[in-house]
Amino acid sequence: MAQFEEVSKQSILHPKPAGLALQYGTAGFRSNSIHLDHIMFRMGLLAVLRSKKTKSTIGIMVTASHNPEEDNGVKLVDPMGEMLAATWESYATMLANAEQEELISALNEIIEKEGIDKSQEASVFVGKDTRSSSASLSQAVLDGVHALGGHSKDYGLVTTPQLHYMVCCKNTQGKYGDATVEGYYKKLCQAFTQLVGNASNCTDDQKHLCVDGANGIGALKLREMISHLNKGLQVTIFNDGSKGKLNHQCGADFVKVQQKTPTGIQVNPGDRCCSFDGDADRIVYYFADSQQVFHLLDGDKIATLISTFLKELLIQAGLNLKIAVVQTAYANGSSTDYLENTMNVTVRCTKTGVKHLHHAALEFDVGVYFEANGHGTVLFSKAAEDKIQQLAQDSRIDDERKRAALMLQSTINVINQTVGDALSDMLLIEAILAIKGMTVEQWDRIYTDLPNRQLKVKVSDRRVIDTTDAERRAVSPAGLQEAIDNLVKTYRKARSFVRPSGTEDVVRVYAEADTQESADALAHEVSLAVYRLAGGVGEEPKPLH
Ligand code: 16G
Ligand code: MG
Repeated sequence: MAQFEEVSKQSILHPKPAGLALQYGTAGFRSNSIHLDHIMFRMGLLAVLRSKKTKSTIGIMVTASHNPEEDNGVKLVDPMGEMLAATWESYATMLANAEQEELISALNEIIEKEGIDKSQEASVFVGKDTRSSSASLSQAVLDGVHALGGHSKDYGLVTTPQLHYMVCCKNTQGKYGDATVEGYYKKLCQAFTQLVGNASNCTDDQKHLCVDGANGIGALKLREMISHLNKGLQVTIFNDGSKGKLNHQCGADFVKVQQKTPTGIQVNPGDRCCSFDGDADRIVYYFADSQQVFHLLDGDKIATLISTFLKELLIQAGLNLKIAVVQTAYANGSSTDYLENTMNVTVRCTKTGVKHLHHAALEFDVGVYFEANGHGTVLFSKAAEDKIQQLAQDSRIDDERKRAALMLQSTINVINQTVGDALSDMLLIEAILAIKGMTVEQWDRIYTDLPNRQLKVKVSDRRVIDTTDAERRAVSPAGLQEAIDNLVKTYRKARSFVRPSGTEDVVRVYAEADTQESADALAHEVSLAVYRLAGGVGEEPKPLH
């Protein structure tokens, strides 16, 4: 086949280093950028096949999110803007690891297994983050797409959620919005402006927000978006990439894991601040109180704020829709307790990774999902959207119901339902705070987080750890769960679990307890149990204090 000749010819320009094996993990491929050229080319090929199979446009994003600047990565976006289907993740791994001379047969295998019609047209949207390696790597993706005869549209520098959005817009024939960056800003900002129209007497001070852009794409795109905001929000951007290094001591992951203010940002007591990660699909908020004590408002606090707001609106609108919050094992115990017992909201726990949360959230009329790390969004079922739409147009209802219905409608439009989106989440959070006249301190006081600690343990093969019950219990190696249970019993309000990371070669340990000292001690003791029972390598974990 002529196309395969082109693939063979081009693939020589993107050679695979013999023996190198990488895996399509939780968030696609991630590695040092020097290993990725052949992977990019091949993901271009795979996206063409996926596009032919689904008869839809497929997205490819070149980014390594919060990883250091030297790394890069790639992930595919499915037709409705969601993560690539799991069966295709294994094709991705197979294709990536085929030796040079096996490439064509690997392609043929996928074509046969999936019954792909080779004559079907293919279309692929490509985006990239600001890493210096992203330019040549996204070119390798485009080379792959073209080698297999696919059409491409290169969006250049965009956030990951913007690319997801474009794919969804395209495949819904514009129903979800215009598949342009300009269209994205217009839709979100218009909805935001409508929402904050419901806030009374907002002072300029209350409108002010400090944003840490992680020296990445989020900072650039936020700057573009601000010009559409009509002064509804006043933003000062720090870590905008003009001097600092991407994700270096800044960004959402740094702030969440280190539980401290990023470098490069000036935080005065009471200032409302947030951090994006390197591809702007995560956001966390924080502030320093009058004693200069740092307070973090993570994905759990965001989920609480948003779900409370939505539940109140549903009640005011008189709509009987089922709302739920989806979390992972990392959700702070206080947040789960507050949601279940004070808010009376259904809470679900899934495995770590956006696709698992997204999937669970689809089961409800209104599914709010957030990982504690700040990745999350809200999904509205088609039925829920229709009911809200109808009510908003109903001329017979009273003013309160009408106002609630219109606010729900604007919320649907401000939210990026394809995936967690720092820009979109930020607008929704800012609107909610403005409407409720709530300060960041008041938001923080809704419930008090249990002190917690996350640690990593190096082991020779992290696959020896197998978990169940949404990663909350370890089933192997033998004795590990029992050891954890016994340790947890010795602390108050304690909980701990371990899981193999999907993005790094480590085992992650989480512990929470009534005091920071206890959480730290428990995390250390559990780390030791992992080290001893799961084949720890290097030095034994040391106590934190
Ligand atoms: C990836 C996931 C994120 C998850 C994290 C866990 C996506 C798009 N991102 O960043 O949801 O929380 O991995 O990393 O799925 P870990 O397995 O190394 O703890
Ligand atoms: Mg990210």
